[in-house]
Amino acid sequence: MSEHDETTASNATAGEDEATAQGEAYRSGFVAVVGRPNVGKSTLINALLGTQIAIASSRPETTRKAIRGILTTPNAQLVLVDTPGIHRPRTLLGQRLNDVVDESLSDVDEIAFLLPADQEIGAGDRRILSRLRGQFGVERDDGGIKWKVPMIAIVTKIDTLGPQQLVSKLIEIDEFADSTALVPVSALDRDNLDEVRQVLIDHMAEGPQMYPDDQISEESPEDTIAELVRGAFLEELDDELPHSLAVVVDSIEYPDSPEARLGVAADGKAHVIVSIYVERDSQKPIIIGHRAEHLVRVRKCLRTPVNRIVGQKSRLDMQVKVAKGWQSDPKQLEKLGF
Ligand SMILES: Nc1nc2c(ncn2[C@@H]2O[C@H](COP(=O)(O)OP(=O)(O)OP(=O)(O)O)[C@@H](O)[C@H]2O)c(=O)[nH]1
Ligand SMILES: [Mg+2]
Repeated sequence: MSEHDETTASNATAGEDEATAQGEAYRSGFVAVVGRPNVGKSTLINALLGTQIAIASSRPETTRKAIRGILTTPNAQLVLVDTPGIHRPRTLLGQRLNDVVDESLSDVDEIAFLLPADQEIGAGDRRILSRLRGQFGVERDDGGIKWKVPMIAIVTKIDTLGPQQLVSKLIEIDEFADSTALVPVSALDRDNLDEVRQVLIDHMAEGPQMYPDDQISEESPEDTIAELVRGAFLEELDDELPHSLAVVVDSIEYPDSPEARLGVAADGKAHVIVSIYVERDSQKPIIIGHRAEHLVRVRKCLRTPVNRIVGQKSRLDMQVKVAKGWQSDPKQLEKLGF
């Protein structure tokens, strides 16, 4: 691009921004972010929002709830719904996770279908696509597909490929997904995030602002803290155990509450009462750690975020409990919020 072209290009962008700010319609709605486990859904949502609301980790099945992150710009408000990775369920929990995805897709204005650049298109992706087609696609005469809601294919983790490989990958995914639009991104390198944001906004229907400018999540303080605690243990424990964990915030007791007057919270701090459930007795000591080292470290690393969420100095009271085989027990799952 010559120097002259560059000037023209940047002027054009400035002109466009002005037009949008002056009179273009406001856009808003729900975006379901779907894809196989571990493709980078939660990481991308956190990157788009610029703050951590969803937990992300290298383990599949990290996300268990449809966490909603709210992205507000001068012209649009997108509610990004983080979903558990869609997979073939092996436990009742797995089935419930898929149900969460069904629910998120039942009332949605736009779909972001994530496919990772560092893996081949697989059976999982084909299953997800055929489900999206079944629910949102109409066959065109030419054999192609017309989407009833915009379906944006997002190719994640592009930092893992060289330029040449990336081009073939994009062509391959473009042919596979037949989406409304295709956009590559690396959430890790913050590469092309603005484009992702813009493509999602451009395809969103017109609608009013739904949440205040500064609201970034739709979760209750209890649910947000429970997710943070689970995320901290995912970091802290490096084996398969975290999959057996469920975390519930039973209550948040403020210093001026009746319980506090009875002496429960006499230290002036809010007490956040947390239950951590494991599946077997033998897992309890592993969670707690030698001389409670895991509990101590988790409490320490969550002090600041928990204070911020509760709105004052707080203390995490964590108790490790056993809920035998909860992942396959309907009653227990219900109790644990699934
Ligand atoms: N190289 C690279 N790795 C990434 C990128 N985005 C996410 N990851 C990694 O991919 C792994 C999975 O990320 P998550 O965001 O938890 O994936 P997810 O799709 O939400 O996973 P589930 O909730 O289990 O379905 C983590 O180890 C991330 O660090 C990226 O842009 N580049
Ligand atoms: Mg996730």
